[in-house]
Amino acid sequence: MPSAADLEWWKNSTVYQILTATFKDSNGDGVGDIPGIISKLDYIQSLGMDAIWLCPMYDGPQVDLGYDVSDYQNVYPPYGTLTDMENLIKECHDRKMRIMLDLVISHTSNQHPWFLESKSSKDNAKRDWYIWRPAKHDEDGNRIPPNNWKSVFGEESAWEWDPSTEEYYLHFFTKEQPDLNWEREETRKALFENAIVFWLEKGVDAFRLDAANMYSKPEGLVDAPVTNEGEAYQPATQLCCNGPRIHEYLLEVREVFERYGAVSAGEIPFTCGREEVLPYVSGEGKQLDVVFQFDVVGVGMGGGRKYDVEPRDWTLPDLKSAFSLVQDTLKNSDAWTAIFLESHDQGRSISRFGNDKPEHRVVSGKLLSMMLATLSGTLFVYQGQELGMVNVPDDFPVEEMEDPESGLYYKFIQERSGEDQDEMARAARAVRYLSRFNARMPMAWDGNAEHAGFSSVEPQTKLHPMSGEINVAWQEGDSDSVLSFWKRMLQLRKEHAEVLVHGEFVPLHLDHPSLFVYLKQKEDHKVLVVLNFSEEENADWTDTLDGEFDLDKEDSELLISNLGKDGLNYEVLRPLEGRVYCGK
Ligand code: ISL
Repeated sequence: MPSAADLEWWKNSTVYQILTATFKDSNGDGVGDIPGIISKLDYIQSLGMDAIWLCPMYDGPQVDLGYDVSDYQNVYPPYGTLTDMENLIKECHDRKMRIMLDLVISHTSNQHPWFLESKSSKDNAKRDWYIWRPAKHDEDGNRIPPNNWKSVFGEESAWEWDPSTEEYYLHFFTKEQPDLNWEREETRKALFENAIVFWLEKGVDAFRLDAANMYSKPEGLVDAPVTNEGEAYQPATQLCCNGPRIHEYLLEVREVFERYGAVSAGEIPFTCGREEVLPYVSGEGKQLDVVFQFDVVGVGMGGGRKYDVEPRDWTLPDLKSAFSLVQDTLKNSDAWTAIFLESHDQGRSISRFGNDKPEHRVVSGKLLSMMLATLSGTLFVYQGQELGMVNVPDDFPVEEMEDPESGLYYKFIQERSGEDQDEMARAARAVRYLSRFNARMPMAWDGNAEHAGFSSVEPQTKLHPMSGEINVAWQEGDSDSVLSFWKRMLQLRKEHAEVLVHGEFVPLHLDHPSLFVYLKQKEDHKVLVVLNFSEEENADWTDTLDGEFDLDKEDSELLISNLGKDGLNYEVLRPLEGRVYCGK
């Protein structure tokens, strides 16, 4: 009989997210690959990781870094072969690690044979596998798309005209990523067999469901409300996420997963608050084991447009409320959530939420690791996060930041402003701050090796300019490094899993402008976490306790400080200091 902990392995696990393209190149072609991942599994395990999540490694044109799949059952050749994947699954299991793949089934690539067939004629048997609609016409008789939806990336319509069959198809993301028509049962069945069963048969333990809340489109494909006055196309995310049949579809997906005891972690952007989140992940009819909520990573992003911001335009109370909201998902429910600050879709967390000044970078990376490792849910760590990697520097050429999302935004500002210097500079700041490219640069394995040990040749994606300073080899040999600290925090998380992974989160003084203070509690076990986000000392932090934590001043109660115990003054928190105390 497997133990309860084994059955719910994903709860206590920390999952390491890997982007194959930029993780480790084993065959000297400048692109990361599956054998490269295998060669680093021991490293990943040495950090304290229990599982890996692999971003899409399927074959596809890579218009959106693999989130455009043209063959679910084959590997993108530069990454390797099916045999390499079988080896990877085996090598993970040999180490008692689990493996999670990315499941991209809201859309396919426009090069997928299904779409090519669908596009070939109006009466093709697969025409309805995608979402096709006739044109509309404006007052002057000009052809216009079927509705006003804007694509998630860029400013253009979410509809693309196909001149050969004279209809539009829907693509929520780039025009190379047509949305599948989930209304058709035959399509769903084919998807499940092709994309899910095939891999579960190979022994994959879990899937991360890409855009898991977007499969069901609103009835009648009605216009989105006008939020950007005067613009032709309007954001349709609110309409297209959490659509009318989404839970029904996800239940069907779950049925397939259950046949194999596989775990599902679903990405649910634009889904806010308990009422919207809980139906996915709790109760009898729950469909997902874990949800990725976006409240936290959304802090500091523009409301209308993600990049319409100045860097760091957020306050600590904003970040704390977002975390509270996510932690509240677990309160009085059987729901489960993901804890994460980074992914392939986010800028680096130290630059966004910590402090990336040279004198604060390391300590701030440790502070964020303390925060993440003490919150409830499944913890996800993205490649390079364990090194305290930061965003590109201020002089990094924006034109070189390959990301369809930030690239289209920059182009839009360029055109709208007529290349106005101030506007372009503002957009460049925002792109360097939030672009997904920040997370997509090669892993720095060794500062002394050529190409930072990522590859024996010039990498296809430029190395981060700080790879010489921030890399695995240096940090592994340094007990004060961010990497060594992550190891300690993950160890601590394991030792105190009941309270750190499963405990109730009780925030104290949510409105405090520079301290994040909270309790984690489970039965009579209590832990206090105090995080000073400021560059200043704080001498009155104990006032925030409100008698909620019985702290005697003995050193023995202190589990860890990111500045070490030397020079620790109980009363005074040092700049960017974090501490974890264990209660009685
Ligand atoms: O990244 C976002 C905003 O910057 C999200 O809105 C993101 O677009 C959304 O979470 C869906 O993301 C997923 O599907 C996309 C792909 O580009 C992302 O990399 C993936 O994580 C389309 O497949």
